[in-house]
Amino acid sequence: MRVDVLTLFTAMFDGPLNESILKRAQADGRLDAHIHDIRTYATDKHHTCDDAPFGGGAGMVMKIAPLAAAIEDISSADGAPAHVIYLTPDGTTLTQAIAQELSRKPRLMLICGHYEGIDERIRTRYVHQELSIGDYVLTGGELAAMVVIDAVARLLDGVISADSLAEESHSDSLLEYPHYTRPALWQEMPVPPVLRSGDHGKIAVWRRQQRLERTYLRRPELLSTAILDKADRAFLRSLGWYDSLWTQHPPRRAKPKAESE
Ligand code: 6GU
Repeated sequence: MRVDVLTLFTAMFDGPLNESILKRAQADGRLDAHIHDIRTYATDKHHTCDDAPFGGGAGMVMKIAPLAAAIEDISSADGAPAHVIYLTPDGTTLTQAIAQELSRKPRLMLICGHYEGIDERIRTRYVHQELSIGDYVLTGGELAAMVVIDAVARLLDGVISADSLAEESHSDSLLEYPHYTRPALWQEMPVPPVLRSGDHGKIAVWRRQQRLERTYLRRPELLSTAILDKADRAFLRSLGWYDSLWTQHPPRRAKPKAESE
């Protein structure tokens, strides 16, 4: 996958792209990341990229011309047209399902805004999708772009093992089971005995129940999209959960009142 990032702060990407899994994904040719400085597309002497907002108010807005020139230049450069994403706190919140969709695209372009954001007409003309990474405000889109790159790159074929992807949090709307490694006893805290029993059937049941319990206690809303079998439901009910018709199906309409009432 090719990823082009448009930013005023290229150096912010140096660390995340040059360590660990993202570094290896690039070395292996699975991720082809290009970080572009929007400022180099500004044509005036001072390479101005921001301007005062029409209508007044606080802060500055990123100018159209340098951004438009960068987008047109880079999105037409070799190969498939890019899926263009603008990182903004008013975008759709990134989810694992969105990361999965994006991982199937051949090419992404990530536009990072700063100041109060970019001119609305750039969004109208060029942007296919607007993404946020959560309900809090960052100083700019760069950290969000790195989050998108990381979440997507690890899903590309061969970047990490299929086994690791299979049972992880959010892949099937359930949180992960807890992990343990040696020593078996640490500060009077033993590893759950079932994990040392050698009984793989029992271990699988225990792990499934841990996932269900954690999800129920921490993120109960996720259970409405999880695929649950009879045993899962019985276990959850033993914890106090009930699978109400209200969350599983559209609410039923009340019976119409009898004529006489
Ligand atoms: Cl994408 N940008 C900014 N500036 N703040 C954010 C965000 C994006 N997502 C969450 N907060």
